[in-house]
Amino acid sequence: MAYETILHEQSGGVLTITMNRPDKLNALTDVMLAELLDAFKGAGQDASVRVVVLTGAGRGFCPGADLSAVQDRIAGNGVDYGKHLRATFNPLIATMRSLPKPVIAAINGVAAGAGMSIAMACDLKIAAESASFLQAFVKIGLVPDSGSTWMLPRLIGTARAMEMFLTGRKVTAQEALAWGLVNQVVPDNELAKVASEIASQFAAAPTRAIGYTKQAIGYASIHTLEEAMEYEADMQDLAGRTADHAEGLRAFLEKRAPEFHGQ
Ligand code: T3D
Repeated sequence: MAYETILHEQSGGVLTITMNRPDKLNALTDVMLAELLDAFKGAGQDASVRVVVLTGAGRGFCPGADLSAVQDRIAGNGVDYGKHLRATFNPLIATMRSLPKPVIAAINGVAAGAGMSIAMACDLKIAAESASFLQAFVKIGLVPDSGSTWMLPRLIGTARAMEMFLTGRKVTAQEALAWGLVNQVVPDNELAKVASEIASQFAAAPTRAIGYTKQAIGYASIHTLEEAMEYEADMQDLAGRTADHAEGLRAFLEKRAPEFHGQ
């Protein structure tokens, strides 16, 4: 698929996906949603991709749905939010969350509405100092969507999530760090470098074990302790059969750094 609204660049095991409508802060059109879904699905299937970095072009990360396109769509078809979310945003978030490799958000600017959901769906969130976060839905009379109601309370607790949901207040990068919404805040001009350094580490990591870890954490979040331990045992069986595990054990015993190949 040739992409119009995202950039898709692979260097070694690192795939960088850039949302690329900078004049609209990278607001999500149907084309961009389809392209992001295609790119993430492709990353999941391509063994040469060991880590994905997601960022935005220009001064925004992503301000959610393109509201001009939404207006045009509902003027033509009537309100179809439920159907539209199920066909576009929901599969994207689900695909990102279940991707069997790490996804790093390099949050270069404002992340609002479903754009904040996309940031939250990433496994590691590195924010530039000038980044900000808002649950913009209430400002336009909508409810939080694209997984926000599930992800945000789990990340920052119900009280803070409720404040963001009900007020639509813009939260700074430093607040987001203090609340556990992001992992790290870096100077704006260091974001790309820091994200690239972390991505390089993941590109040399035991990818399959990381995929199983993500799967186990997703499972544990909605099951009992006993069920989670059962599932961990299954995942450990799978990880234990990987070449990377054998290499990790050998490297430890030989007192050298392991060389993982993601297999
Ligand atoms: O089924 C469905 O599709 C429903 C799905 C819903 C999911 C959602 O995400 S709903 C929530 C949608 N997002 C919003 O409500 C946020 C709207 N944007 C803003 O509140 C502000 O733009 C920001 C707080 C994000 C940033 O403010 P600021 O002052 O830094 O920038 P700006 O001047 O407002 O925006 C710059 C440009 O981007 C501007 O365009 P212009 O006037 O220069 O041509 C602005 O219109 C455009 N832009 C920003 N956000 C959107 C957008 N254009 C379309 N859609 C946007 N969401």
